[in-house]
Amino acid sequence: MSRVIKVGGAQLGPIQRAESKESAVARMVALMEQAHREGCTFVVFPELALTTFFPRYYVEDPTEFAKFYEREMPNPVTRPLFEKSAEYGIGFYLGFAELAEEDGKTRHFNSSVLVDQSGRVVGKYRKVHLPGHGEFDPERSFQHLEKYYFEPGDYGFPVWRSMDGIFGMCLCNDRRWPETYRVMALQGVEFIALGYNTPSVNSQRPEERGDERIFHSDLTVQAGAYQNATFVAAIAKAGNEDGNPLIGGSIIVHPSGRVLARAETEEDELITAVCDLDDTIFYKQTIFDFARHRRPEHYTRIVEQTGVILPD
Ligand code: ING
Repeated sequence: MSRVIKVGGAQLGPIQRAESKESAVARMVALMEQAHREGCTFVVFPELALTTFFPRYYVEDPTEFAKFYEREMPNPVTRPLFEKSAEYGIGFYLGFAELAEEDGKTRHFNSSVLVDQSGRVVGKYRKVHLPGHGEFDPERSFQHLEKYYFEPGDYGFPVWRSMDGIFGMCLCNDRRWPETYRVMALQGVEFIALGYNTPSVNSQRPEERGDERIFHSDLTVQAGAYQNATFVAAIAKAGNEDGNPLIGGSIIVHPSGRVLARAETEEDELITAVCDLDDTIFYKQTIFDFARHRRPEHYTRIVEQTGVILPD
């Protein structure tokens, strides 16, 4: 038996601050149409795919940036994407800034949705690992204020049975933390979709070369896929946003850790890979048969400690 899905990684080039959400959606619809022509049944878009990466800017009053958030998903701006999904029978992952009114409070998250091949929202994820800093930092060559504009996600790392497999999601910095993949793998995940917006330069280490960022992105995604016997699609918003460069390097990775497809540009670019979800079974039943091999009695520090406790 095989459970083949042809996956499209819909990398986006830059979204300038002045660009409208409608324009970004039109670009994503065009990529979904190309994915349809190429026989894809699932498409992964980037993190914060509707707007420029606004956490690079500091504003005194964060409500000034309310225009960058979505109150519901789908909504009139994104509906064309959901309509194409249902028309073509293509599921998708979409990253966006979420504004939620919950328990009488206004909350802000860096979120993503998983949409099935009927265009229905199957699940939502809220980014757990927020990188950067929570207030203006004059020492940095540019700001990375995700801790200022978002709060940590409160859903954990759920997975969903959909499209004949077990799917999970995460976002950008989450891919650098092995716990992200492992919590989903302990639920049987077979395909993890993630989008990212990763600056090409290090605001705290100017001498760091651009290819170092691509190397670390590949390293974390390939390791996450292999060590957890799952496919991972890691898809960028790339290129130069108002003078701020973001890496490309979108990849689709097999549970063996091998890269099946890689973007070559920093523009709107569709990469594709034929993924047989049954390819995860061998790894889950042998080298990464968690029930047979893991020894959680020795892992307690991982959940009991946040930071490092040095030896005497
Ligand atoms: N961006 C970056 C990322 O994790 C970053 C921030 C880059 C942190 C490099 C550490 C090193 O890819 C987002 N949006 O998380």
